Amino acid sequence: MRTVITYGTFDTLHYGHIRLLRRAAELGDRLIVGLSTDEFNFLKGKKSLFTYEDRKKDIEALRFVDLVIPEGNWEQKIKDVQKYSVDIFTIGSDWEGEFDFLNDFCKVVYLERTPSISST
Ligand code: C2G
Repeated sequence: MRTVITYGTFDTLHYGHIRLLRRAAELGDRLIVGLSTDEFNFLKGKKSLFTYEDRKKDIEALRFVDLVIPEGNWEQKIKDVQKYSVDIFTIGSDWEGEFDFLNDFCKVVYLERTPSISST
């Protein structure tokens, strides 16, 4: 069982997010999504239109998402990787290099970001 994890706000879910999540799911057998809480969004300087609960429902509706967990801070990724025996961490290429420290714990894959759309 190869477990993949990714993180994000996924506000006003759009095809850029869905394409990222679909490709993330294709990297393994189980996809976990660390969904930024409203409080963490504030820390990220992001205002999301939809609440954590609403964004969680949208993400959980995607057939290829197996589990949604809250992302409340920048520091939880290593613990999450260990807790869920994650094999692959993946995220969009706009984060290229930012999470290379996770290479000590799992494979790190940056997926091409979809151009010309963003929630803002
Ligand atoms: N994304 C994408 N194409 C877009 C927009 C977003 O591929 N047009 C990807 C991003 O690269 C990210 C994911 O979709 O992998 C979620 O994007 P955001 O909701 O903007 O997440 P972000 O604020 O980047 O949060 O700890 C990591 C952070 O929580 C990431």
